[in-house]
Amino acid sequence: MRLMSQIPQKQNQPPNVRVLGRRGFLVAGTTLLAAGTGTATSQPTQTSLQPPRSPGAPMTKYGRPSDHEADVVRSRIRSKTGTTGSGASGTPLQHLRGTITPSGLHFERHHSGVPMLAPEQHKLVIHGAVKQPLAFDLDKLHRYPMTTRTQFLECSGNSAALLSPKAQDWNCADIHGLVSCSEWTGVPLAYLLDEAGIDPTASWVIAEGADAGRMNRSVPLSKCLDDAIVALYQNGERLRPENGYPMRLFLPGFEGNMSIKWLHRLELTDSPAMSREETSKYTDLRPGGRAKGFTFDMDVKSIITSPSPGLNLQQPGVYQISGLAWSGKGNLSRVEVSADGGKSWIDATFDGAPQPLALNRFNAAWQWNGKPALLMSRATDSAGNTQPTRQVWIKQFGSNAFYHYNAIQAWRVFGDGRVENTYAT
Ligand SMILES: Nc1nc2c(c(=O)[nH]1)N[C@H]1C(S)=C(S)[C@@H](COP(=O)(O)O)O[C@H]1N2
Ligand SMILES: [Mo]
Repeated sequence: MRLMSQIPQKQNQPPNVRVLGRRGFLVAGTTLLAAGTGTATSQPTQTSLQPPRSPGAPMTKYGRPSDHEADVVRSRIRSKTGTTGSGASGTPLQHLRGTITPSGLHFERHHSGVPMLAPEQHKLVIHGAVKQPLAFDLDKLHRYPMTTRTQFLECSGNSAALLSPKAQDWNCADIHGLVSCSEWTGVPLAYLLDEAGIDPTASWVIAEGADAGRMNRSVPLSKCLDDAIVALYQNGERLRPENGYPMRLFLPGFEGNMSIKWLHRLELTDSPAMSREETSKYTDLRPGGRAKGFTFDMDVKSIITSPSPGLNLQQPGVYQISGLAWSGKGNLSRVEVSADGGKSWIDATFDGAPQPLALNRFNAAWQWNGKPALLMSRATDSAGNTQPTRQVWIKQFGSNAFYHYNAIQAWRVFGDGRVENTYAT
């Protein structure tokens, strides 16, 4: 197989490792299609479609996906034994294109289930080291200016399955589904804190949710005054219950755990709470037994969503390698793709200009010759961080580590077109 580049490939490159760029795809695609080995195998001589002549279904109050898309659902829904609500579910990344996660497919991570909160009774209280404590109901919040941004949310436990000693036979959503991207709309937290009047002693804000466990995290005041929002809308409609209805804290680029859902309390303090979620959990255990706490922004990362397990290749020919890349440390500068397990790389093309703190779609055309291949992607962000190999990551952080895994991942393509999760580098 070949990865096709926008720049002419060196002729001495082995023929089975080339990726085709967009231009290469067009050129090679035309030739190959004509030869009958491209993306289509036969040209229908007449249409077999018979559009119905009778009127179709009526209008609906709230639309939903086609019945034919019934398999596109959240993956690996799992709860802690003995509970219903403490667990997670993943976004079916391999079935989506573009960059927005439909709200009903946003991944979920709940520590004590989804509380059903009545919006008219819900209040956000700001207290502690402030001049005057304030309470905000939804009506009051709607009188403030709001801001809208498309940004990702990733659980820092995402992709941790790749730390298991043996590569699991899992699909893209099972491994990487704890990341999603939405258009979030809400009130900049800075406005609300400013109104409460920040006491000079304050340097942290302890955010607490109204779920049964009252999950809480300490957030640096600087982040709250920078780009934190109290989010009320997700993709244009009110937040879904599972994503924090009626309001959540949203901290762009930070580990998902800190974006407290069902937000009902913000306490300004001079020190962090050292809560369960920032001591026993969501800390990074290092080889020597010491743990690193307060890792805020998520690292640079990329994943190939197609081809991927379950989306097996039907016959040799031209395919699009398509994936998502993001960084919590700024924007992306580059995504490279390899079809030979990292021996050679080629730049993928972004779908439009990369957006900071968002999921970005990348593509590279690839001509598969029917032989085994190893597909990998490697992202670099605007701060100069590049994804390490798995071996380098484990060497650096040790085998006790679990959170914040961002190494390069590989999909193995077999001669019969099957795609499987594997460890390559
Ligand atoms: N109140 C509250 N906030 C919470 C959680 C929770 O269990 N309770 N889970 C956190 C974790 S670990 C993550 S990764 C994100 C997940 O957000 P989502 O369910 O909207 O995807 O919410 C965070 N905020
Ligand atoms: Mo999380």
